[in-house]
Amino acid sequence: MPSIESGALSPPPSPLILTQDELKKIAAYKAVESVQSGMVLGLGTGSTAKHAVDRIAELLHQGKLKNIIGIPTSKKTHQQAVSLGIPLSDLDSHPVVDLAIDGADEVDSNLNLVKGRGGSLLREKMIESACKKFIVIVDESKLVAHVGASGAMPVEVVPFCWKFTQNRLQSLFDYAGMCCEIEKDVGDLKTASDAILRLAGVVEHGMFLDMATTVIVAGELGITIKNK
Ligand code: ABF
Repeated sequence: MPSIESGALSPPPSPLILTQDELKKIAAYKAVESVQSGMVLGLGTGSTAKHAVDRIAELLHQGKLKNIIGIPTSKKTHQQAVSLGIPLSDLDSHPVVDLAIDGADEVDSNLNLVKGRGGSLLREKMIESACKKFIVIVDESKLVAHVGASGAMPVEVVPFCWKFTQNRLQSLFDYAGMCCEIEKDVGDLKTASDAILRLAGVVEHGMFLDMATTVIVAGELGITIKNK
Protein backbone atom coordinates (compact mmCIF):
# COMPACT_ATOMS: atom_id res chain seq x y z
CA MET A 1 0.00 0.00 0.00
CA PRO A 2 1.74 3.25 -1.06
CA SER A 3 2.10 5.70 1.80
CA ILE A 4 3.51 9.09 2.58
CA GLU A 5 6.11 7.43 4.81
CA SER A 6 7.28 5.34 1.85
CA GLY A 7 7.50 8.50 -0.22
CA ALA A 8 5.05 7.07 -2.70
CA LEU A 9 2.41 9.75 -1.89
CA SER A 10 3.09 13.43 -1.58
CA PRO A 11 1.98 15.02 1.74
CA PRO A 12 -1.27 16.98 1.60
CA PRO A 13 -0.64 20.61 0.66
CA SER A 14 -0.29 22.83 3.70
CA PRO A 15 -3.23 25.20 4.07
CA LEU A 16 -2.61 28.43 2.16
CA ILE A 17 -1.50 31.05 4.69
CA LEU A 18 -1.92 34.50 3.24
CA THR A 19 0.05 37.47 4.46
CA GLN A 20 -1.78 40.53 5.78
CA ASP A 21 -0.82 42.43 2.65
CA GLU A 22 -2.17 39.66 0.43
CA LEU A 23 -5.46 39.85 2.34
CA LYS A 24 -5.52 43.63 1.87
CA LYS A 25 -4.97 43.15 -1.86
CA ILE A 26 -7.81 40.63 -2.07
CA ALA A 27 -10.22 43.05 -0.38
CA ALA A 28 -9.05 45.91 -2.59
CA TYR A 29 -9.44 43.98 -5.84
CA LYS A 30 -12.91 42.83 -4.81
CA ALA A 31 -13.95 46.44 -4.18
CA VAL A 32 -12.65 47.57 -7.58
CA GLU A 33 -15.08 45.14 -9.21
CA SER A 34 -17.72 47.77 -8.30
CA VAL A 35 -15.98 50.48 -10.32
CA GLN A 36 -17.69 51.34 -13.62
CA SER A 37 -16.44 53.45 -16.53
CA GLY A 38 -17.35 57.11 -16.23
CA MET A 39 -17.31 57.12 -12.42
CA VAL A 40 -15.97 59.87 -10.18
CA LEU A 41 -14.01 57.89 -7.60
CA GLY A 42 -12.82 58.74 -4.11
CA LEU A 43 -9.32 57.23 -3.97
CA GLY A 44 -8.46 56.10 -0.44
CA THR A 45 -5.31 56.29 1.62
CA GLY A 46 -3.21 53.62 3.31
CA SER A 47 -1.68 50.31 2.35
CA THR A 48 -5.01 48.63 1.61
CA ALA A 49 -6.38 51.45 -0.52
CA LYS A 50 -3.04 51.58 -2.37
CA HIS A 51 -3.86 48.19 -3.88
CA ALA A 52 -7.24 49.51 -5.05
CA VAL A 53 -5.64 52.52 -6.72
CA ASP A 54 -3.06 50.28 -8.39
CA ARG A 55 -5.84 47.99 -9.67
CA ILE A 56 -7.92 50.90 -11.00
CA ALA A 57 -4.88 52.17 -12.93
CA GLU A 58 -4.21 48.66 -14.28
CA LEU A 59 -7.77 48.35 -15.59
CA LEU A 60 -7.59 51.85 -17.10
CA HIS A 61 -4.40 50.97 -18.97
CA GLN A 62 -5.94 47.67 -20.15
CA GLY A 63 -8.88 49.65 -21.54
CA LYS A 64 -11.28 47.75 -19.25
CA LEU A 65 -12.17 51.02 -17.48
CA LYS A 66 -12.61 54.37 -19.24
CA ASN A 67 -13.30 58.00 -18.31
CA ILE A 68 -12.50 57.63 -14.61
CA ILE A 69 -11.97 60.77 -12.52
CA GLY A 70 -10.14 60.25 -9.22
CA ILE A 71 -10.54 62.42 -6.13
CA PRO A 72 -7.53 61.61 -3.91
CA THR A 73 -8.02 61.56 -0.11
CA SER A 74 -4.40 62.49 0.64
CA LYS A 75 -1.26 63.96 -0.87
CA LYS A 76 0.26 60.47 -0.89
CA THR A 77 -2.64 59.06 -2.89
CA HIS A 78 -2.49 62.08 -5.19
CA GLN A 79 1.16 61.30 -5.90
CA GLN A 80 0.41 57.62 -6.44
CA ALA A 81 -2.45 58.40 -8.83
CA VAL A 82 -0.37 60.91 -10.81
CA SER A 83 2.45 58.39 -11.17
CA LEU A 84 -0.08 55.83 -12.44
CA GLY A 85 -1.74 58.20 -14.88
CA ILE A 86 -5.18 58.31 -13.25
CA PRO A 87 -6.97 61.56 -14.21
CA LEU A 88 -7.60 63.59 -11.05
CA SER A 89 -9.90 66.35 -9.89
CA ASP A 90 -11.33 67.64 -6.61
CA LEU A 91 -14.59 68.17 -4.74
CA ASP A 92 -14.94 71.75 -5.97
CA SER A 93 -15.21 70.44 -9.53
CA HIS A 94 -17.02 67.20 -8.61
CA PRO A 95 -19.12 67.76 -5.47
CA VAL A 96 -20.82 64.37 -5.93
CA VAL A 97 -18.61 61.29 -5.87
CA ASP A 98 -20.02 58.07 -7.31
CA LEU A 99 -17.93 55.68 -5.25
CA ALA A 100 -15.18 55.91 -2.66
CA ILE A 101 -12.93 52.96 -1.81
CA ASP A 102 -10.83 53.34 1.33
CA GLY A 103 -9.27 51.47 4.20
CA ALA A 104 -9.92 51.84 7.91
CA ASP A 105 -8.23 51.31 11.24
CA GLU A 106 -11.26 49.71 12.87
CA VAL A 107 -14.67 48.38 11.79
CA ASP A 108 -17.34 47.51 14.35
CA SER A 109 -20.38 45.28 13.88
CA ASN A 110 -22.52 48.28 12.89
CA LEU A 111 -20.02 49.29 10.16
CA ASN A 112 -18.93 52.27 12.23
CA LEU A 113 -15.30 53.04 11.52
CA VAL A 114 -12.23 54.49 13.05
CA LYS A 115 -10.07 56.10 10.42
CA GLY A 116 -7.30 58.64 10.35
CA ARG A 117 -4.35 56.99 12.02
CA GLY A 118 -2.66 57.62 8.68
CA GLY A 119 -3.13 61.36 9.19
CA SER A 120 -5.62 62.12 6.40
CA LEU A 121 -8.95 61.94 8.18
CA LEU A 122 -10.24 65.39 7.18
CA ARG A 123 -9.86 64.89 3.42
CA GLU A 124 -11.11 61.33 3.76
CA LYS A 125 -14.23 62.37 5.67
CA MET A 126 -15.00 65.27 3.30
CA ILE A 127 -14.74 63.06 0.20
CA GLU A 128 -16.43 60.03 1.73
CA SER A 129 -19.32 62.14 3.04
CA ALA A 130 -19.87 63.36 -0.55
CA CYS A 131 -20.09 59.92 -2.11
CA LYS A 132 -23.14 57.92 -3.16
CA LYS A 133 -21.43 54.68 -2.14
CA PHE A 134 -18.51 54.15 0.23
CA ILE A 135 -16.80 50.76 0.17
CA VAL A 136 -14.40 50.09 3.03
CA ILE A 137 -11.68 47.51 2.48
CA VAL A 138 -9.95 45.79 5.37
CA ASP A 139 -8.20 42.62 6.39
CA GLU A 140 -9.82 40.77 9.28
CA SER A 141 -7.42 42.30 11.83
CA LYS A 142 -9.40 45.55 11.65
CA LEU A 143 -12.64 44.05 13.02
CA VAL A 144 -13.36 45.26 16.57
CA ALA A 145 -16.09 44.70 19.16
CA HIS A 146 -16.51 48.44 19.64
CA VAL A 147 -15.07 51.62 18.20
CA GLY A 148 -11.80 52.57 19.84
CA ALA A 149 -10.92 49.08 20.99
CA SER A 150 -7.59 48.91 19.22
CA GLY A 151 -6.08 52.28 20.05
CA ALA A 152 -6.41 56.02 20.33
CA MET A 153 -9.07 57.97 18.46
CA PRO A 154 -7.52 60.36 15.93
CA VAL A 155 -8.70 63.97 16.36
CA GLU A 156 -7.55 66.72 14.01
CA VAL A 157 -7.11 70.08 15.75
CA VAL A 158 -5.87 73.50 14.67
CA PRO A 159 -2.18 74.14 15.47
CA PHE A 160 -3.00 77.20 17.58
CA CYS A 161 -2.62 76.14 21.26
CA TRP A 162 -3.09 72.48 20.35
CA LYS A 163 -2.00 71.39 23.86
CA PHE A 164 -4.91 73.39 25.29
CA THR A 165 -7.29 71.52 22.99
CA GLN A 166 -5.65 68.20 23.82
CA ASN A 167 -6.16 68.87 27.53
CA ARG A 168 -9.83 69.68 26.97
CA LEU A 169 -10.24 66.45 25.04
CA GLN A 170 -8.51 64.64 27.87
CA SER A 171 -10.86 66.08 30.47
CA LEU A 172 -13.90 65.60 28.26
CA PHE A 173 -13.56 61.87 28.09
CA ASP A 174 -10.50 61.05 30.10
CA TYR A 175 -9.23 61.00 26.54
CA ALA A 176 -6.60 58.36 27.05
CA GLY A 177 -9.34 55.93 27.85
CA MET A 178 -12.05 57.50 25.68
CA CYS A 179 -11.81 54.88 23.06
CA CYS A 180 -12.66 52.05 25.39
CA GLU A 181 -15.16 53.80 27.66
CA ILE A 182 -16.91 55.85 25.02
CA GLU A 183 -20.18 53.95 24.90
CA LYS A 184 -20.40 53.56 28.69
CA ASP A 185 -19.48 57.11 29.61
CA VAL A 186 -21.46 59.02 27.04
CA GLY A 187 -24.22 56.70 26.05
CA ASP A 188 -23.45 56.40 22.38
CA LEU A 189 -20.95 57.27 19.68
CA LYS A 190 -23.03 60.09 18.23
CA THR A 191 -23.11 61.85 21.60
CA ALA A 192 -19.34 61.47 21.85
CA SER A 193 -18.91 62.75 18.32
CA ASP A 194 -20.98 65.86 19.01
CA ALA A 195 -19.14 66.52 22.28
CA ILE A 196 -15.75 66.37 20.55
CA LEU A 197 -16.79 68.57 17.64
CA ARG A 198 -18.21 71.21 19.99
CA LEU A 199 -14.73 71.86 21.39
CA ALA A 200 -13.32 75.04 19.81
CA GLY A 201 -10.04 74.07 18.17
CA VAL A 202 -11.20 70.66 17.03
CA VAL A 203 -11.46 70.30 13.26
CA GLU A 204 -12.64 66.70 12.89
CA HIS A 205 -12.29 63.27 14.52
CA GLY A 206 -11.70 59.76 13.24
CA MET A 207 -15.10 58.22 13.98
CA PHE A 208 -16.85 57.62 10.65
CA LEU A 209 -20.34 56.84 11.89
CA ASP A 210 -23.05 55.49 9.59
CA MET A 211 -20.98 56.37 6.51
CA ALA A 212 -19.85 53.03 5.07
CA THR A 213 -22.33 51.42 2.69
CA THR A 214 -20.27 48.24 2.30
CA VAL A 215 -17.34 46.71 4.15
CA ILE A 216 -15.26 44.06 2.41
CA VAL A 217 -13.26 41.94 4.85
CA ALA A 218 -10.54 39.60 3.61
CA GLY A 219 -9.67 36.83 6.03
CA GLU A 220 -7.89 33.46 6.09
CA LEU A 221 -11.24 31.75 5.45
CA GLY A 222 -12.23 34.00 2.55
CA ILE A 223 -13.98 37.28 1.80
CA THR A 224 -16.91 38.61 3.83
CA ILE A 225 -19.06 41.42 2.42
CA LYS A 226 -21.13 43.40 4.93
CA ASN A 227 -23.72 45.81 3.62
CA LYS A 228 -25.43 48.53 5.65
C1 ABF B 1 -6.83 55.23 5.73
O1 ABF B 1 -6.46 53.91 5.86
C2 ABF B 1 -6.92 55.79 7.11
O2 ABF B 1 -8.17 56.29 7.41
C3 ABF B 1 -6.56 54.65 7.98
O3 ABF B 1 -5.86 55.13 9.08
C4 ABF B 1 -5.74 53.80 7.07
C5 ABF B 1 -5.56 52.37 7.33
O4 ABF B 1 -4.41 52.04 6.64
P1 ABF B 1 -4.05 50.56 6.20
O5 ABF B 1 -5.00 50.18 5.12
O6 ABF B 1 -2.64 50.70 5.75
O7 ABF B 1 -4.21 49.69 7.42
O8 ABF B 1 -7.97 55.29 5.05
